[in-house]
Amino acid sequence: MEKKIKRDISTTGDIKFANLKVTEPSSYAAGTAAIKKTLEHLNKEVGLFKSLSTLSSMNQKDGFDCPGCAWPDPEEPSKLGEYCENGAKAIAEEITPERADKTFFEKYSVEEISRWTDMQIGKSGRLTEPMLLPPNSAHYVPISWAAAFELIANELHKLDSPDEAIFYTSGRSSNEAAFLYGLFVRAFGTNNMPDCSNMCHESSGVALGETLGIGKGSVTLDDLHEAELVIVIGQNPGTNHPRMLSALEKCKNNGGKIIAINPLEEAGLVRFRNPQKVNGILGSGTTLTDIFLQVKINQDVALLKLVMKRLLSKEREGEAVFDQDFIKSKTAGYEELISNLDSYSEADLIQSCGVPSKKVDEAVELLAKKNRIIICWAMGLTQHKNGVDNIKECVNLLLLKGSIGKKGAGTCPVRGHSNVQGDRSVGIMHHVSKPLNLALKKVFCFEAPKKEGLDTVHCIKAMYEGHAKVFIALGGNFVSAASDTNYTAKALQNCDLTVSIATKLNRGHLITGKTALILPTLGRTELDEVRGNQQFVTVENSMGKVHQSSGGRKPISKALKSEPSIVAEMANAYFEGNHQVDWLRLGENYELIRNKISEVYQGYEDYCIRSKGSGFYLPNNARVGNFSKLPGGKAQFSVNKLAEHLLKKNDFILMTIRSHDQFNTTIYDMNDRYRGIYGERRIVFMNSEDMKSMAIQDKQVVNLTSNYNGVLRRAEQFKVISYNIPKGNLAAYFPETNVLVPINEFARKSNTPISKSIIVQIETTID
Ligand SMILES: Nc1nc2c(c(=O)[nH]1)N[C@H]1C(S)=C(S)[C@@H](COP(=O)(O)OP(=O)(O)OC[C@H]3O[C@@H](n4cnc5c(=O)[nH]c(N)nc54)[C@H](O)[C@@H]3O)O[C@H]1N2
Ligand SMILES: Nc1nc2c(c(=O)[nH]1)N[C@H]1C(S)=C(S)[C@@H](COP(=O)(O)OP(=O)(O)OC[C@H]3O[C@@H](n4cnc5c(=O)[nH]c(N)nc54)[C@H](O)[C@@H]3O)O[C@H]1N2
Ligand SMILES: [Mo]
Repeated sequence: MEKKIKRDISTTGDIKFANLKVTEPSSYAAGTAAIKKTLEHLNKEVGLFKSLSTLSSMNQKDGFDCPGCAWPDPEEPSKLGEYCENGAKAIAEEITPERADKTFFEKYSVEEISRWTDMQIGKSGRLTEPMLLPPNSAHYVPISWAAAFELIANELHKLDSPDEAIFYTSGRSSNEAAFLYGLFVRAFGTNNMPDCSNMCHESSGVALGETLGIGKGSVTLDDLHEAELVIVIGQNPGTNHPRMLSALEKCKNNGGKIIAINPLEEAGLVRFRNPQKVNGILGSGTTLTDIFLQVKINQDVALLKLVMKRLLSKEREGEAVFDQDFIKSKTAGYEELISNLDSYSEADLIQSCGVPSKKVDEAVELLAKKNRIIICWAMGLTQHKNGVDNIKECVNLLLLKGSIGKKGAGTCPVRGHSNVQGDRSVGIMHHVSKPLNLALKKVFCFEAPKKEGLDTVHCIKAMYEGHAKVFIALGGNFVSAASDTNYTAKALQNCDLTVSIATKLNRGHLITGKTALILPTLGRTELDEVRGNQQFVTVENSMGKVHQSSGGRKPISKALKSEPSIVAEMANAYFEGNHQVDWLRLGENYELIRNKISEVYQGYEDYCIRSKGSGFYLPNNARVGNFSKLPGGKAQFSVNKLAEHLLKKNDFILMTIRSHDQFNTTIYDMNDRYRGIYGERRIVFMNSEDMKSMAIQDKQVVNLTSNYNGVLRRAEQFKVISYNIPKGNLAAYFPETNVLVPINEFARKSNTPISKSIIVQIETTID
């Protein structure tokens, strides 16, 4: 009989402190240091020649789209190269010569790899052939593609109901792969399509959909250049969207002003030294932020109400600060908003948000005079219990100023993954859409399921409770990205089969169901040839522009398949060739997939032709000020409550953020240069007065705990760093701190985990 091997898998890796060095935070972003660091990183990881020749075609019209963030490319990309330090790191990660191949898996057991840090796991290299982890085995072993597809098909056939399967998507997949995947999942019979959006901008989608009739932002890059005032709230563009700094610089050069609202004074928002300009390299660069409002974590609604109250006072005093014509003709709910603002006392709001009253006045003065206003935001607003309210409050401010549907004004939720918005547009969605179901029936002649699917949080619960048994992921690192790491780990381990379609090894490949498969896929930089025919894919950027992406590098291994081919072959194996959709044909010719997308969705007419070159914008009702789909045909003001946190003595609010050297769960290196942290990630930023009152020394090692409804969760061993952060607030990096986020704590309406406002305690005595 086969010997049973119990796998003892670590969800964190062994904790070993390295050499932590702390300096003053940087007072600017980019500059020559960014160029130096980029070159050093590329040289170390890949070699300079290979990396620079690949980078030269990134974000160019005939090249590939950066697999990093979703920031749009300018109409005329820079000849010097249209990429940033972090885009270059994303590429180095993909074009690394290291290979996690069958010899690697022979050498290291799953358990052994799980003891490594996330960075070490990622650095083991590209996945090169399909691998199988059989039940009770210690090692992954090679499997043929055909056998892998057959195994998946068999497990899916075994289920009592299609709703026992879950199909996750991360945001790097192309429109073609995502459309085909969504089509297969619906043809299979479920809407269980959680995606990384559920943990990311879902709150933005819900809030914008309800207030403006479209769950996407309304501005273009030109609008940002032409804005009179840009508010950057809950976002750290210097690290996460570095090319946005060039747009902000342009706005400043055109006379625009910038207000930054953040608990941290992030370097990228202070000053930008554009590495492509003489002044950026030799001079001091451009000061970006004119007014910095250091808000307490999750007190943005209080601050925004205070701002609107003061604007209202001016309006009442006869200064025309609101756009009354716009309010009358285009909006509903103004009176309710005004009486809500009247119900708060200024003193209470000042106390809640923690911003000095004078600073708020400076912002109000600017807002009063400007009409072309854009609000940009990211995870600092979305990942709270009241994430949806945060964004609705931003919309209130824009509507009062008439700053929607005109040039230089509007909403700018800055998306994370490079194609997360596109994946959603072409069908990755757990909600039921009647128009989509009708279109699928017309174009593909099948009935799509009418039952709502599960989002990220709810599919974890379903797996935990044994209601879902097969988990398939198109990209991503679900276990490390999702909340409540240990709970999520158990949920996945409960499954009969977990499958990951991926480019690189990650912890998600170690914390698996009884049987697990890794299906290796091509990356963005690689040449995609199916039966000798070169294919390209399309993606949608953060501003709703769709364009092509085509890689040119020789794939790291001949055994890789493209995402559309993998999805097509998986579908074909499941339907055993008996289905009205010719899956294999679609998987071989993406032009056919694009034709089907344009038959199913509006706005993709002549898709194949229009996506070439710099691409085309999808229709956007908010951009053109058309709110006809909303009640009464009007944009909706909303009444939102203040955030509520019932804090006990010695409770803190923790936000989990990204360092400058990571892309979500992929850790490029151990530094966070702009915040002055080198060599260590297990750190927690704390206000010096809080440290004093708890008698905590700089670099003291502590544990963080969270205790919701009597369940104690613990993240062990973090070094405390004294930092300029509001009292009562803490910051630490994810994924190390995801273990603290309770599975049942998520935003109202959007179900996004509360990764930015976790109530935690500090344990100072460690055995
Ligand atoms: N290099 C790099 N680029 C990336 C990523 C990456 O990991 N690395 N990730 C990509 C993805 S998927 C995403 S979604 C984006 C994320 O981009 P960001 O949202 O910029 O990323 P975070 O590090 O989560 O930073 C959130 C910011 O919000 C602030 N903040 C936290 N809580 C609050 C609050 O309550 N109020 C306010 N006003 N501010 C708050 C934090 O101080 C921090 O500056 O970046 C994308 N781009
Ligand atoms: N505590 C806390 N948790 C968070 C957040 C937070 O701020 N705080 N942020 C949340 C956010 S905004 C997001 S978007 C999620 C991210 O969640 P995910 O998208 O699930 O995670 P990533 O780390 O981006 O996924 C990285 C993996 O994707 C695979 N990959 C990379 N490129 C490709 C490709 O081209 N194709 C395929 N098939 N695979 C590829 C690689 O194997 C890599 O290891 O995390 C969320 N989790
Ligand atoms: Mo994200």
